[in-house]
Amino acid sequence: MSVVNYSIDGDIAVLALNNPPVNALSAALRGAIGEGLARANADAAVRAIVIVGGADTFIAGADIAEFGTPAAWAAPALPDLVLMLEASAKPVVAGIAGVALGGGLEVALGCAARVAVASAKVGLPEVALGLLPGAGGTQRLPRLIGPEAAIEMITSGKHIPASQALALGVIDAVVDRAREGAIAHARALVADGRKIVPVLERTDKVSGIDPAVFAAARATVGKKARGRLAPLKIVDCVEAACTLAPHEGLAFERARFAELLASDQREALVYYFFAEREARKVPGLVAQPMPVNRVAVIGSGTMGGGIAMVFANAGLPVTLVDINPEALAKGRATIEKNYTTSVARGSTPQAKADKAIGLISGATDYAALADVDLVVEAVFEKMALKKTIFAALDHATPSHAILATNTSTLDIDAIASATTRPDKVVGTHFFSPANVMKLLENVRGKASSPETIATVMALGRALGKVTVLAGNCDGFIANRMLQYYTGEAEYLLEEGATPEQVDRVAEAFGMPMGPFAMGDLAGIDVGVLIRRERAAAGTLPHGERVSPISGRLFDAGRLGQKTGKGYYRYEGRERLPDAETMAIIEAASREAGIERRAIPDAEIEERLFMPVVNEGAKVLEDGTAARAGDIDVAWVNGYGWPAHKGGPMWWGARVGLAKVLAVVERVSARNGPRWAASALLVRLAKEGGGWPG
Ligand code: HSC
Repeated sequence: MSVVNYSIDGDIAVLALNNPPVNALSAALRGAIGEGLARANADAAVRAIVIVGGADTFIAGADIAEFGTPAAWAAPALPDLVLMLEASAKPVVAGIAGVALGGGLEVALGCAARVAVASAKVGLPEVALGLLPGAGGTQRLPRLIGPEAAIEMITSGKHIPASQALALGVIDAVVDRAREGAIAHARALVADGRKIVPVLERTDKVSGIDPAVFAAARATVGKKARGRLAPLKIVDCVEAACTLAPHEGLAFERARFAELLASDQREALVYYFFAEREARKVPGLVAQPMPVNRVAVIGSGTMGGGIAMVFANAGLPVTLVDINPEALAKGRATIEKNYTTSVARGSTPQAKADKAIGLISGATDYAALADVDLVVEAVFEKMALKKTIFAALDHATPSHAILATNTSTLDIDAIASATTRPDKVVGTHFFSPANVMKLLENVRGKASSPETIATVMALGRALGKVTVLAGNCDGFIANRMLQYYTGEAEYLLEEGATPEQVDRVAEAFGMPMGPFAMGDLAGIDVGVLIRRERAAAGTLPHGERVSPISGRLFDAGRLGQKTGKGYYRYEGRERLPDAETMAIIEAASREAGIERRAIPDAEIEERLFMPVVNEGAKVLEDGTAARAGDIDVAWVNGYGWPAHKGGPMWWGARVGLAKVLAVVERVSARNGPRWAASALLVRLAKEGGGWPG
């Protein structure tokens, strides 16, 4: 079957693209579009040409899998194909349904006109892959919508709806149906008979632009870039569109694109793109997901309320259950306040907020659970309490219902043992705030059935979450590894670093927040109380070096942002170094007999992240994660690991596993047995390869 179906509708040639799943512009598709264009131009009966894609996708862009292979450059290369469309003697109209992204929108920009159905979306998301639009997008888009709007659209990578695209001038009309609308538009252009000025030759939106526009853009874009190379190069290219002749601008863009294509950042981000998609697939799982139409959340605290919002935002009716009527009322009020804030901020339209609030009902009695398909429990982290709740849920819900727990620390199998349906018990670990954070870590218990796993994996997707599957162990994937990051950060304080230095290094690396700023935000009490409970229960890891610093901050009433002081002192939201914290740190060093020293930033970076990689190797080794990519996906979405550094596992392999091992052996082994090098890491470091799979 051809990747382009060529047909004739009266005097219009229609090129219908058919390159599943997403009409990526592979060498074959580019070639076939080029041939269709030539055929239509050679046919005297054809007066105009229309390009249409599928119902969900016009074109998703260049074929990402071709990057780094000769196929990417096979003639016609994408930039040349766009020039061919623009040079067509007969006008070409793009009829967009679904998404026109990246190279897909660039193809449309090479056409004489673009029409789209109301549900279509267009965008230039290359920035998310560490790239810039390299087929003329940075040169043509500003000529249609002006440099400022173009910079915003290309540096954000946003997919914008057809109505906004029309208002901006990206498309020419919104139509009922892509094919028919494009054909009608093409006929109208022919009938009108006026010469169509190709987008690349238009000048009105790019002439006489004040250079201050670009200086301002560099300042804002540079601040948000957090070490990414592409955003500032995009500004350079849009400026070139306003200052250079069209073909010089294209050459400028092409050179910047080539630089990015060759960069580590692009490689990491393309790796990450595929890892995120791979994470949805559970090796060996063949079961079909069960339909989930009615859900309930148990516990109306911050987590429970946030999870209820996630369901409602996805259009699922949800019952928020709390046996305490006052807590329920408070939880519902918080949810409404959250929606009011996002409406005021402009991030949620009023109608959407109203609809979501309308989908959330409240109940104080488990009788409300009689017709649910799935329940998520989100109460306090106490095993006895969870077991009582699960036993009650087992009675109150229909026998087909899945019982999920949002625990971040407790044993799923122990919770499942309180029910008569352990096959339907599973972990759904949302990150806080649940309605904001992208990650959903599903946790497989030893008895969770394939259907249960398939259902929560599909649910994650339906909820718009990035979903990974973890095995059942202390901390699952993400939190289990995080302990080594926050733990080593405290040891560094004892040895001579300051919270500011450690956070500065972590943030320069690309983390949105250093470990101490993060601790202050989450609340120092959280970790300290869990640790003390475990110490009392005798379940702390054996032989662990214990830093007293966070415990002493807690005892001094320094709980973090919520008390105005923690590792830092806060003035408003500004964090400032604090003498009391330093006195606590220095006392800890003295008591441990450690002579404080100046620790180089490079050492801090290694020690913050390499023990994390080591634990990641253990997570792989014991099957808690199926693939290194799943771990990376969890860290990028759970803790904001910079995706342009792939994820901890990708980064570790890039830095070199032998080097990671050397650091782990030198500095972490002394912290306790669980910090010792992973056998897998030892083996791979010796073999000199990357992670398996
Ligand atoms: C680009 O266009 C560069 C150009 O500006 C310049 C090029 C110049 C070249 C010069 C010479 C070098 N390619 O996400 P889904 C696969 S950069 C290949 O699960 P959804 C995906 O892996 C590109 N494969 O579906 C998955 O495969 P699996 C800019 C692609 O409905 C399957 O399709 N464009 C692909 O949730 C389904 O995908 C973008 O960044 C691609 N471009 O979302 C858009 N896109 O089934 C990237 C998807 O085997 N794509 N696949 O796992 C997306 O954002 C989403 O996939 C969609 C669909 C919104 C299209």
